[in-house]
Formats: sequence, C-alpha cells, structure tokens
Amino acid sequence: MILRERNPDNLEFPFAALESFITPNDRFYVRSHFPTPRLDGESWRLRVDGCVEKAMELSFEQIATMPAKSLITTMECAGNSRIFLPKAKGVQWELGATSTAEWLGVPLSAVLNEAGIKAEALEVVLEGADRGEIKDEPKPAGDIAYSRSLPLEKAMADNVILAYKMNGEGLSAEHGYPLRAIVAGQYGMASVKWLKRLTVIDHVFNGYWQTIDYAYWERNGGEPTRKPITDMLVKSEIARPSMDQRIVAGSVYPIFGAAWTGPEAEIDHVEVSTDGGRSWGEATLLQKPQRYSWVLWQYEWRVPPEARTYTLMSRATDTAGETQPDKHDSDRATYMINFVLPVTVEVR
Ligand SMILES: Nc1nc2c(c(=O)[nH]1)N[C@H]1C(S)=C(S)[C@@H](COP(=O)(O)O)O[C@H]1N2
Ligand SMILES: [Mo]
Repeated sequence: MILRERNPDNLEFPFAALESFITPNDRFYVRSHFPTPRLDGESWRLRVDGCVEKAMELSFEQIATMPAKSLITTMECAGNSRIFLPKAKGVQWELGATSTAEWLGVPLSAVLNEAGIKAEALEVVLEGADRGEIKDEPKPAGDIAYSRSLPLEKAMADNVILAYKMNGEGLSAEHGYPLRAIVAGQYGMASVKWLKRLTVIDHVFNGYWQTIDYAYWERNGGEPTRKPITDMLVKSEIARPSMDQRIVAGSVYPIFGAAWTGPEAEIDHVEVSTDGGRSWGEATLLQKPQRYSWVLWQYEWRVPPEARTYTLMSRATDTAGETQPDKHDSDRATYMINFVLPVTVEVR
C-alpha cells in the first residue's frame, strides 16, 4: 500500500498492481478523517431515532440475524487522482483511492422499516463513532463526528446496505468495524464507517461533510448552487503501463486498466489512445459490465519501432451516454476528478 498520510492513516491501493476484479481486503484503499475508533462488537449498539415510530438500539447480534444481502461495489474516493490537479491541497491520491469488494449486510430499508418511518421524514443522517477537530477553515469549533445524510428515497433503495462483512471476512477496524454503510454507486464519502446512529429527520441536513467538504458548485445555466457530492462519474484508469515506464520498441504491449461509473448506468465501452488523444481504438472488456462495479479492460498496443515518448490515454463511456471529459471542471474544486488522464511512457 502507498502511505499518503499517517494518523489518521490514509492508504492507497497501488493501482499498477491491479490484478483481480475483487480487491483483496489488505489492498483495499483506506480513507479516514480521524483516528480509527477501536469499537467493541459486544457492547456496541446502533441507535435508530428521530422521526420514527419507535426509537431502537440494535446489537450486532440482532443485525446479523436479519435477512442479509450482498453487493459487489467499486468505491472511489471523491478526491482520487487529485495529484493530477495543479497544486491541489488535500490527500495526494494518484490512481488507487478506488477498490472493489463484495459486501454483506442488511438493507438500510429493513432497519428503518423496523423502526417505522413517520410521514414527515425527509432524510436519514448516518453518524460514525469517529470524531475530531477539522483543521482547515471554514470549520466549526471543537470536535465533530463524521456524518452524512441520504434523502429518504435513496436510503430506502436496494443499493444501500449496512455491511458487516467484506469479501467474506468481518470488517477490519480501518474499514469500519463492526458496521458500515455501503451506498453503491456513490463516491466513498457516503459509505459511513463505524456506524453508531441513524437519525431520521424532517429537514435537509446541512452537515459539514456535505456542505463545506464533499460538496461542489452545480450550475443549471445560471448561478452556482452548493450541492453535496453523491454519484460517481464515469471514469477509467490505466493500471499498466505506469507513468514513465520503459517499453520495448516494436513489441506488443497489453495496456490494462479498469473503468466504472455511477449507480444509474453500466460501462458501455472504453477507448484507448496511444498518440496523446489524436486517434482512439476500442479496448476489450474482460467481463460483462455489472451495475455498481468496475470492469477490467485491455488493449493490445502494437508498439511502434520509433523510440520516443508516447502519451497513452483511456476514455470510458457508460450506457447513459456519459463520457469522460478532457478537462477538470473547476466548480468541483479538488473532487470528482474524472477527466482523461495521460500516462507518458518511454519507448526504447
Ligand atoms: N465514519 C467515517 N466514515 C467514512 C469516512 C470517515 O472518515 N469516517 N471516510 C469516508 C470516505 S471519504 C471514504 S472515500 C470511504 C473510504 O472507505 P474505506 O476506508 O473503507 O476505503 O469511507 C467514508 N466513510
Ligand atoms: Mo473519500
């Protein structure tokens, strides 16, 4: 793993080592804002309160005996690839703040239905057990918990689970033990780890992590309005070759990578350019694209005999017709970075 930050530890999956569709647990990237809470599964409770018929406290045992559901999802941090933006502040992620796992848990809807949702309910706030002080301005005073809300309709959808297993193993402390949300198709910030409380509210939640941080400016023709970051945007990345790699002139090199998109579409196709974006050829998808998870792809490059620097690019398009843009949209600041990323290599 590539260590991007210490305490809290932020670990990047070395994307150049991408091999399998499922990311092994010890290679799954870690993104935490505060030190990892060490929770005890025995005494831990999930509190459910707010606009519900009966507020509850559920033990791990009670959750684990409810009907389970599994989801295979790719999770990408909204700040992944930030290193490609000029002088951007924040964790300097390159390509590997993205990973794929099979999660097992209970649908969030099942827990909410158990508590009984009142008619005035509008959103559900998911709160983690981790807390601390924010360093950068603007910031609230004192310690705050990590929390995010989902509109009720999203919270009740079948792509949201409260997970206690990752690739068949109990969650590790870093990935949210004992229980975390998985919001399939959204950037990682929605998948709250170390869940301790679900609060149903009758208003829009304007918490720190969806107004100041993990938010962007949306323009619908007119003035910009502040919106929480939600769905992942269509994206592809080249795992191999990696930046500045040397490649033998006249050989055949399999360019290899992954592509993924948001919750409303699947990957349709991936194109590759070996001449800095002038011409494009179609890559082969190595699996049938599935909703919520990446697809691995490959492109056989007949490396020219001419020794010089070449610029490789990949560009994905999804079934909704969305394609990766050429440039980063600055209304997204240092998040949602899905523009076509160049990889320069040395042919010798
Ligand atoms: N409680 C809590 N949940 C959290 C976070 C956090 O700091 N605290 N980080 C979020 C972000 S920004 C991401 S990208 C994902 C990362 O999940 P992972 O560490 O399992 O990869 O967790 C999300 N859930
Ligand atoms: Mo993130």
